[in-house]
Amino acid sequence: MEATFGSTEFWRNGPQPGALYKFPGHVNTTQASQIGAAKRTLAPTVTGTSVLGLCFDGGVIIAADMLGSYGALARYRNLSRVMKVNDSAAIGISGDYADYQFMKSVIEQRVIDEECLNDGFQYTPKSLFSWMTRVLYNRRSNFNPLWNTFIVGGVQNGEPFLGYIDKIGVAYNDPTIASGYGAYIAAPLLRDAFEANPKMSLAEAEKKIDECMKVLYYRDARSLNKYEVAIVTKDGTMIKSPIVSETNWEVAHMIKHFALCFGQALSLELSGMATVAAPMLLSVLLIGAVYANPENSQARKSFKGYQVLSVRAENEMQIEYLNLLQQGPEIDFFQIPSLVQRTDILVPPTKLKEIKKSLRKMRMPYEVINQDIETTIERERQQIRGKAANDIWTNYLMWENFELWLQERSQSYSNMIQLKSIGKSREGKDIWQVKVAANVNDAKKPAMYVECLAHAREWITGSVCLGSIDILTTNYGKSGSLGDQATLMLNKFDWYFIPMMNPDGYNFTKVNRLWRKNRKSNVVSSCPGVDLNRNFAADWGGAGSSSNWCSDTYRGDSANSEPEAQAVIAAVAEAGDVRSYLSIHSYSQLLLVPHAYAAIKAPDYNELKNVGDIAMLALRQVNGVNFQVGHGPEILYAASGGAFDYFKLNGVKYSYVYELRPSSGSGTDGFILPASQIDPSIWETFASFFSFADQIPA
Ligand code: 0X9
Ligand code: ZN
Repeated sequence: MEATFGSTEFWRNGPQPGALYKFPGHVNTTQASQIGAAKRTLAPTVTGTSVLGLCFDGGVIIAADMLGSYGALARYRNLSRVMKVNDSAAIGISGDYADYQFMKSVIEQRVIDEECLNDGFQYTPKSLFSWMTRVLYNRRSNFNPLWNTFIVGGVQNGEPFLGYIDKIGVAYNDPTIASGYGAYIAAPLLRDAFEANPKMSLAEAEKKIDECMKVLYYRDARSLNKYEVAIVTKDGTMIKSPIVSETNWEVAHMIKHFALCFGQALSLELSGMATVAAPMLLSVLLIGAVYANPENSQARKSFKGYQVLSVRAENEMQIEYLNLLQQGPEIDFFQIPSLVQRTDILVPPTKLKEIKKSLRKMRMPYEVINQDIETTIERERQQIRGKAANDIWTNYLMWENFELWLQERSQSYSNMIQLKSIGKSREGKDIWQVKVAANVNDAKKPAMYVECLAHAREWITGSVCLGSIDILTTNYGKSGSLGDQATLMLNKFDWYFIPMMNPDGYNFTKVNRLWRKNRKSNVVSSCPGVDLNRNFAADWGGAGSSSNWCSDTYRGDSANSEPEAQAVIAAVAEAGDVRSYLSIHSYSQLLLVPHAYAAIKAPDYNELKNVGDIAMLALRQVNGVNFQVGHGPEILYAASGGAFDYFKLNGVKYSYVYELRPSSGSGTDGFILPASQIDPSIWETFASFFSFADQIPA
């Protein structure tokens, strides 16, 4: 045939046209070299993905999963990509498997040769590394690279060693190394772990490696959750194989949902928010001023058909699922997902079916604790409609009337109250501070701080601040037990209330009853607001806070970035000797003892817990309502950037967060506490303020 067609080849490795296929073993007189075939790895065929390496105290660990991918096909599921070289060295490889097999046989032969010499020397990890860098660079220089990345590790002179060499001979050594896709997503995890704990134990290193292998398995489409590790210590080299990471894909069906709800919600927000007109400042600040009707011409957001589903997460997987769900801005979480508390979730009617179905799939039984939150909001409007606009005991005062009440009260008790604007909000509203003292002209006493309405929707907290100001001013110096309490409280301390820390957000709750954050305009203009209780410089950016503008726990651009936070920080500094900072929130019936930002308890935690227990006993004695006292991350969830943690870190000893009525998941209405509960809430909370005043040394 060659004579017919000349020497021109039609294709390689197959029969010539008209010729028969030649089976393996057939001796062909035409050698590959004769037809110009030089086989080089110019594109890898069967490949392995990332390799991870980590130094620990006294050794190294190298890990690689057991998948051999044939192109995109997960074809071989039992390939070994870590290799024991000798008792002090091991390697792991990424890239072309055939090239690795070639290199492996060369190394094995050299090790055998070494052993035959029997002179007591063997490859050290550094000499192996050095030799391999030459081999790979040399192959690359001959345009015949070995298509691999090698990670060489071992122990030399008692010190762990890890080195990296790629297919063109680029080499370096470092205590943490990741190749392939792992260089992007596992390397930072390994580096963080090593920097935090350079003397980690083998067990800690194995745990970290397992975590990283899991992340790679979830994120890298060419990976398997079955892997091997080579561990080298002074005692020798060991291969552990196979290790199977426990993984769970049950959330996979959420991915579609996530994209869907995020996109839709963004556009919904966009159309809804555009119609909001900022209500105007009141102009008259005189006694007897007419209380405004807060129901201005606002386009109120309707929550028709929105249900509140209460769930209890029982494992990390369910928490992960809830975290994913929380990313959609239309899904409003009333609590951050936690293993220790129920999570109440507000779901719009359009998402109900889908979310209930996925909750069932996640095996999370849900309870519908509110069938239609709009009905609840409407009921609240009925409850307060027609109530006197200055009646803080039966009515929730909207922003204008709230300010008016403060003005009036400060004027009629000018000897006991100093009303001061400690700064302006994002929208330019005053942030008021009410100092209540036995006599404002007296010398300063140690200070007690009470902050309310950092979260706009937690209306009851504003009532508690106003109610306490009312009780203190009207009972100071009077006889009877209430008189005695107010007198003790004011003789011992000056009381500073910040009754409405977030005036912009609070005012916005007229439009959106469930608004939480301030009203900072963000880059995504349809998602304004910063969560003020995530903005403070207390592990800012840490647990329980989000960098997503659309999230209800958006922490802001930087620590203390928000004017509301800055104002409070400056005011507390000015007050001087501050003994206590009580940050009043709702809801869940809790008293939280610092710190919240991590699973770290304040050094004097036990003392604070005891004082808190006694205060909550006093609270319970009023109406029999039970408040649980404890460490935030243990009884609720971890949350960084909180005001109370900030002040605790800055020297305010008795720093607490209240979560007022109702309890979570109790079938009540969460933030929409019936107006009939304003009065009892004020009395019981005040009783606990007295207890704090009584217990805390002046
Ligand atoms: O998340 C918050 O900021 C507070 N709860 S709220 O429902 N009112 O939003 C709790 C802050 C303190 N958190 C912990 N101690 N975990
Ligand atoms: Zn709150």
